[in-house]
Amino acid sequence: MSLSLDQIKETLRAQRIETPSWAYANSGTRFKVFPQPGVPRDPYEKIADAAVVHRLTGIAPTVSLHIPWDRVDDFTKLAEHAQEQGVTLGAVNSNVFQDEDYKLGSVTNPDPRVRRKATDHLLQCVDVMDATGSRDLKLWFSDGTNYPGQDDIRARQDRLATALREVYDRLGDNQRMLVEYKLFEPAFYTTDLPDWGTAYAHCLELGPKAQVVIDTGHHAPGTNIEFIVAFLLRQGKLGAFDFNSRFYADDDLMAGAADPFQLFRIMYEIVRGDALDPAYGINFMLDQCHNIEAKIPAIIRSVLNVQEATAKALLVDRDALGEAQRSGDVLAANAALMDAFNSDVRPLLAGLRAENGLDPDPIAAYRRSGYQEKIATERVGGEQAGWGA
Ligand code: AOS
Ligand code: ZN
Ligand code: ZN
Repeated sequence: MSLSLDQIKETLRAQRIETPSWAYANSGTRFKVFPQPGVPRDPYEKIADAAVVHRLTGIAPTVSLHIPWDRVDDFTKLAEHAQEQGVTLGAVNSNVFQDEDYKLGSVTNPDPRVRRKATDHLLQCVDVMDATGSRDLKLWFSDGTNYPGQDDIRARQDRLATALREVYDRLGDNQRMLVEYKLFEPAFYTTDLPDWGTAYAHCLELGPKAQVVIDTGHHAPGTNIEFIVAFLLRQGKLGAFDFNSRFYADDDLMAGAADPFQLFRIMYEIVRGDALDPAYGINFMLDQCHNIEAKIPAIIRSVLNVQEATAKALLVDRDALGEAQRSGDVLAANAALMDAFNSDVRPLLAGLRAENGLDPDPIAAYRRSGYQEKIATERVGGEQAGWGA
C-alpha cells in the first residue's frame, strides 16, 4: 500500500535511532589514535553529547553503552543522569576482546578458566542492564583461529552454545540477547560467529529472547544485506542493526556515506516488513567511530542519513511496485524503487523538523550552538574509546 504524505510524516516522527557511547570518544586505527579537543572524559559526558544529538535531530533518544569502556560506580545514577539529559540508556555491549586471557578466544577458549571469566563478564553485563533498565545485551565475540588445526572448530561451537545458554537463562522477562556476527577480524582463518546463518542457528536454538544483529560492515564485499534483512524479518529473528559504512572491511565509517543506495534498500525491506515502528522491537543502532572527522556533527550526519534513507523507502509507490511485480514488468518494478531513491527528501525532512520545533538543518544548528567551543574549553584529557590502547 502506498502511503500518504501525512502517513509518511507520522512514521518518520516515530522513528528511533540509537547512538553509541564510544563514537563520542577518541578512537583510531591500530596505527594511530588522533585525539580531538573536547571529547568526553567519562560516560556522563558521552551521554551529554548524545543528548545534544537527540535535541537537534529529535530521533536519537537512546545511547548504547560498552562495558567496561563506560566505567562508573553506579549505573542507576548514570541512568538518572541520562534521564535528566532527555535520553535513556540503550543496549549494553559486552567486551570479551581486550584482555590477555582472550588471545585464543573468550567463550570458545580451550581453557575452561578463561571461558568462565568471559561468561562471568557477560553475566555482569546483564547486572548492568538490571541497573540501567536496558532491554538489549549485544554480544560480539572476537573469537576465532588463525591457522588450520589451531583448535577444534566444532568444539568451539559447543563452547559458544554453552556460554550463550548460560547468559540466555540469566535474562529477565523484558531483556533480550542480540547476537552479532562478523566475517573476519581479528581472527583470519575461522571466526566462531562469521555470518548471519551461524548467528541465526544459535538464536533459534536459544529461544525467542535471542535475536540476530546485522552490522552493515561485517560482510564480504557484494553481500546482499537486504536479502538477509528480508529473511530474518520473515523468521522474526531480526533484533537490531549496527549501522555504519564500509569500503573494504569493518571500516566503521558514517552510515550512508559509502553506499546510500544500499541503506535505502535495507530500509525498504524494513518498511516492507512493517518493522520500523519502535513497538516492533528492532533496535536501529549506529556502530561507528569518527577518527578524522568531528564527532558530534558526524553522528548527526549519520542519523540524518538513516532518516533520509527511511524517508525514501517510505516514498516507494508500493501499489505501482506490486502491480509491476505481479505482471512481470521488470523495468517498471525497478523504476518504482529507483524513483523513490532518486527523490530529494531533504525539503520534506527539513519541513518536518520545523513542524516539530527543531532547526531544519541540525548540523548548522550544532555549529551555531557554541557547544563545540564550550566542550573544547571545558574538557581537557578526553577518553579514548578503547581502540589502540
Ligand atoms: C565489532 O567489530 C563489532 O562491530 C561490535 O559491535 C563491537 O562491540 C563494537 O564495534 C564496539 O567495538
Ligand atoms: Zn557492530
Ligand atoms: Zn564491527
